[in-house]
Amino acid sequence: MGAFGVGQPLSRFEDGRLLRGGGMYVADRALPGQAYACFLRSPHAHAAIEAIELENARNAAGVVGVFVSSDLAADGLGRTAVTLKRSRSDGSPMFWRAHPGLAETRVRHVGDPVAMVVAESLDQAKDAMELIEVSFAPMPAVTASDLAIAPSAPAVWDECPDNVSHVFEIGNWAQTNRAFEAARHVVRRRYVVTRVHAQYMEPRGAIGQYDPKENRYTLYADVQYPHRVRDVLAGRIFRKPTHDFRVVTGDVGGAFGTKGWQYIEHRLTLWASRQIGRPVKWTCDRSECLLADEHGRDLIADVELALGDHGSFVGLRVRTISNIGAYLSSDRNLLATFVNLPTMVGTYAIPSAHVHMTAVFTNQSATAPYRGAGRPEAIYVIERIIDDAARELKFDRISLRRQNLIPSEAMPYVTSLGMRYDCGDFARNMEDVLAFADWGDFEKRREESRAKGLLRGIGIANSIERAASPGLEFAEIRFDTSGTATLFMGTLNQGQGHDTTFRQILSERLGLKPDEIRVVEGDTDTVAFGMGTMGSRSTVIGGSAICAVADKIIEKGRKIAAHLLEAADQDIRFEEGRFFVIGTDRSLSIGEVARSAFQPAKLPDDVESGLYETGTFTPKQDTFPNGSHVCEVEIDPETGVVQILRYVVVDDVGTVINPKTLKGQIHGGVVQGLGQVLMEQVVYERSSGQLLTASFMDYAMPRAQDVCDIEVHSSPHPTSLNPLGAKGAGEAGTVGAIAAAMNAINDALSEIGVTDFEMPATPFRVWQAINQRRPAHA
Ligand code: MCN
Repeated sequence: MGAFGVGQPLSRFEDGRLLRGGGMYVADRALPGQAYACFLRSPHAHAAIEAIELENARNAAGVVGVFVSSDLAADGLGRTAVTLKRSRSDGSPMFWRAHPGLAETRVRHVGDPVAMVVAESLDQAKDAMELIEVSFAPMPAVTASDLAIAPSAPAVWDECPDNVSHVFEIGNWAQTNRAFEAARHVVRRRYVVTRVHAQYMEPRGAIGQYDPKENRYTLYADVQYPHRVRDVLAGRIFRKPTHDFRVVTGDVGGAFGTKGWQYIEHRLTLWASRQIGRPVKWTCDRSECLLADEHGRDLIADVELALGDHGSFVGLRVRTISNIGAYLSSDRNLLATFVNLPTMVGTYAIPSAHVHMTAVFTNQSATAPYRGAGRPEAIYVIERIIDDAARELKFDRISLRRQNLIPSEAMPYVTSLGMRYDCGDFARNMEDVLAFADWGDFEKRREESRAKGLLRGIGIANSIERAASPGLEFAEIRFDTSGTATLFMGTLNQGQGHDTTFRQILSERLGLKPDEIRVVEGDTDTVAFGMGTMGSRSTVIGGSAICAVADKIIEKGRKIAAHLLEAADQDIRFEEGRFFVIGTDRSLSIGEVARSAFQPAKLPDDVESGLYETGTFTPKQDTFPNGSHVCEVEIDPETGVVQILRYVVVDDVGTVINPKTLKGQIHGGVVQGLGQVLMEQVVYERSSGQLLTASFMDYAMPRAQDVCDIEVHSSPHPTSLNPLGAKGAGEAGTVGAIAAAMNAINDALSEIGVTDFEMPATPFRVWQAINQRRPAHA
């Protein structure tokens, strides 16, 4: 490992620029002649649109365009599509409807866009929007998953009267049922995982620019996968050649899974730009975010764990209801509902398991992947039912886990839900985290809290997730005539530190110093290909593509160096940035070789001038980052305030590229989990379907004082599935956090007989739970 190579805890190169305000976000961009767009959004959860009066808005000062769904239809603007094949319980095909861009005859959730106004200034656009008159005929709405499947529930779509889009199942139903029949104990619980919003620092935005001279469309937007956004716009929405579209991201101020490719504002700013002949800019404010964006999680899980005589796990049966909101616009809207169900057996050897998922429509915003995308939910299910089983059957919760963990000797291990865990030492993680967290002395600390009239609890969660799933990624290296290099990546940084991580990987491979490397992401005209950043894949897959392209550079460089050093190719060894003639001290740096590559006279006949290569990587299977989390809390029964006293993580993300940025990722992930547990929640009023949490006054976000210092210890077991030995890490913190924290809170509350407390643990809800039991307690 060189000074800048893999494993070095370097501070992020990009931070100075970003902290000094040097970032370029969508809102910072101003194109010559740009007009401003805003959207009239539905005030109703469900209503028929009877009439829309646009004349006053069209005549308002500064207005250059007012558009509704019929304008889009008249122009043949397309929509996104679901390509997954799923069916309903009766075998009929799944039901899905993509968002039409602007609502047609009905609005289906509060915030559903109805009209687009474009004006010289944003204020003029907003003023004109006020002049649009829409006659809505309100209809009954349904805004909760459990209500959606009730027989009397209003239908979100007339064509889908039971609100069930489809069902999906994994595992062996018959075998699992047999295991349950033979089991000694069965523990049953219902768990609810709330709906949340990513609340990235940069609210979404888009600038669409149509250039009639070149007949080209350029979208500036904060998206996670610029190439795929481009492909969807070209292929599905505008139905034009892909090369007529360009997507540029600039810096992206957080995305967390929900900045996807099917948002309607992307296509509408581009389309409107073509209509009015000027660039069109839309940026959304914090309240509009909650209305316009896809939300995360929102799941009900009915869980059954079957145990044998001495606490061995013999079967797991789970039925989930996943709330997908009002529209199902693309496959990515479903990812969180099914992709991670197979990790519901967690780190445990459970010989038979079956999971059944029902995807239901409601009059709410659509849902999408949100940091973890089903993995935190999966670990929540298994880790909570283990605690509940231990409590109900009077087992020690650590011993119960210990006896059922998959042993490291069993690796590679194929679970009953079909996952192949390639490596890891789950028992080591757990023993280490217990030691770091002083689990053994917890009862003493609990006594101290009791003496102060406080409830203290501790919770553990062993986590595992699928990360960096098979899929292509791309890297390109271009040396210039001075010997410095530009690295073009198909991934897209949203705050993960790619500029630093990728320079470290390239530095490790080619011996270049960080200032000799420039990293470019996020422009489809500049980067040839990319799948983008999600599913904690950039380091594993993008980083491995860097290894592939670096190998090609070394191979070509070897030929050039051999020629210059008058040696045979096979006598050249590349080490730490230099090509050596083996057995001598004669050598050339890679920079010298790169400079020579542009001087044809210095090259052998069979070597083409220049030093540019591309590389790709596709893993054969997912990596399985895993770890153990312990959370310790104290609750004041008088106020219901939960204080996080301690949080310890032992994490195995394989080879650690940068221990410092990794810690940052784990910290951020854990806090995102704690935020959901303690306070965050998207709340719709159940009867009216109104969104009650559309600002930071109502949607509580965790602040530094709400969490504690988070201890992160690495326990790397490098995987052989990629040349780096790395596993994904960007979501790992969140995956274990909601389970560990909720187990801790329930452990604290169990002192007064509450063991079924569900998130969020706001002071009021905790206080209520305590007070419902208080007479008995007293
Ligand atoms: N890393 C490491 N060693 C490893 C793996 C990762 O040192 N073995 C460090 C590297 O610094 C790397 C970072 O962790 O840059 C994240 O790596 P990776 O697991 O490859 O994740 P991605 O870069 O693909 O990021 C995606 C992931 C996801 S899916 C979500 S959601 C998420 C997350 O990253 N969204 C984020 N972290 C986020 N962090 C910020 N600030 N903003 C977001 O929107």
